[in-house]
Amino acid sequence: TTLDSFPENFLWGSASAAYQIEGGWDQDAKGPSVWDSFTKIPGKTFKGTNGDVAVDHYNHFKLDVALMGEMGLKAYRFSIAWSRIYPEGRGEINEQGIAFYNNLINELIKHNITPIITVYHWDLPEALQKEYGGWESRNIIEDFNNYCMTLYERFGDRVKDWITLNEQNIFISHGYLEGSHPPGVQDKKRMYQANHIANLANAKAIKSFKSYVSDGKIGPSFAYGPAYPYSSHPESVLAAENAEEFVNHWWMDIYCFGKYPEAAWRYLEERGLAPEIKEGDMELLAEGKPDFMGINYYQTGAYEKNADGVLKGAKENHDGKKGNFTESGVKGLYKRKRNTYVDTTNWDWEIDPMGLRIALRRITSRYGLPVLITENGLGAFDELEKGDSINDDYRIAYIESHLRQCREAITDGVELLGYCTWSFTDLLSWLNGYQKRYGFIYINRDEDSEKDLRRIKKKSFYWYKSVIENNGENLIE
Ligand code: GCO
Repeated sequence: TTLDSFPENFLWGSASAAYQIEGGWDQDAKGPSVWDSFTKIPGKTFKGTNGDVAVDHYNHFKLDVALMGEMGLKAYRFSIAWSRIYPEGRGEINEQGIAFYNNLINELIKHNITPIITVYHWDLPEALQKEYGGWESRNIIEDFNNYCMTLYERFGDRVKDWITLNEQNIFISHGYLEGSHPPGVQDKKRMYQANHIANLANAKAIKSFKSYVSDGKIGPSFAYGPAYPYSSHPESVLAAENAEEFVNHWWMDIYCFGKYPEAAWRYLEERGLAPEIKEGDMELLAEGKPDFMGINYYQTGAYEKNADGVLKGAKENHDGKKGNFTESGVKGLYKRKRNTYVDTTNWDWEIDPMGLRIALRRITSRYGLPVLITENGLGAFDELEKGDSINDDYRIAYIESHLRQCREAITDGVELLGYCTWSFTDLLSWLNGYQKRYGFIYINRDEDSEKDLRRIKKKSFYWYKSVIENNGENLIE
């Protein structure tokens, strides 16, 4: 079959995360999150940037939503800051936090924009980290579920599309193995254990969802980068299989099948790294299955056999210079190599539009679930030119090339629910400050000064607006 256009009700969207845009870090009784404290530790982020003010969306949300309305956006994915709802992670609900998100949701609906809520985009209430070690304690399963149920109850009447954990693979691996995210731990065993607990929390929250929002859909958002063999040498192909198993299946199978993939499990068990499974865990995991798979797609990875027994992963630099691949992960099975067939961004992320089609097809054939692209976009240096214009043709080219591959994937039979660009406005990059810009809307601020936080439409704003108007039919062949 051939298909020349996107489906009728395709969700043309854009996305953000609370910590990266909101600011107002202690406004209206919000409690501190682990990111509020982590970014204050010297040397953790580029020029010591933090989200205290960010792009002050908390105080500009009406303006930002009006811009979305002007663009004709069909969907907007945003995250809720847990510590606005429960400043201490649990206990008394902070009604001021609820009010903020109610206002945001109502404003979106007023502009005919479908709200998509991400329940957790990394900003764990600091109180829970201090009290019991956050994701390393089983206590979090109950607290997370309670927080989620509050959100379902308060917002589920109007919001039907939900994301549980954003990029569990990233916040767990960066938080417990690389140590570049809070809580800054570098310990494989602890990583696998924290990950198992996050899986249980995810499953339980999905299970609860059905009784609150019976007409809604829920799923995780996974940072999916398909693994390629570096060459067609069988050693290289095997290395890619191993990488696919550890980098992707390890995390996604458990969501969809309720079990860990066999080869990886054996490998970890042999080395004493497999997580501790308690009675009832596997039952819960089997019960909390998602309705769709959300993916954040940025890049693929090419893998080679690993003679020196050290796994290499990509690590980005803070300053936008080309980085080197550094060690991380499980030893001995594969190493990541630079794919010489694709270009890279200023932050050394490989640009591979066709990889998105491959990703969508792999998910469809392995999991048989509809897919929502919850993030895709280009982080770049933008230049504010005279007359307040930003000619980000490179961003247009990036998004357009990925959208063309989405259309191909739909033609291949992928059930694609929508496509959210990352991001709507420029925002704080967790580790890279404000110079790494992703938005359709330029925010006039940088690391050194908040300036006036003026919102300026980039060239890509008008381009995406016309794509939405034409339901993607005007994409150049
Ligand atoms: C960054 C990253 C983020 C992520 C997003 C993941 O530079 O900080 O690109 O913006 O893409 O938060 O969900």
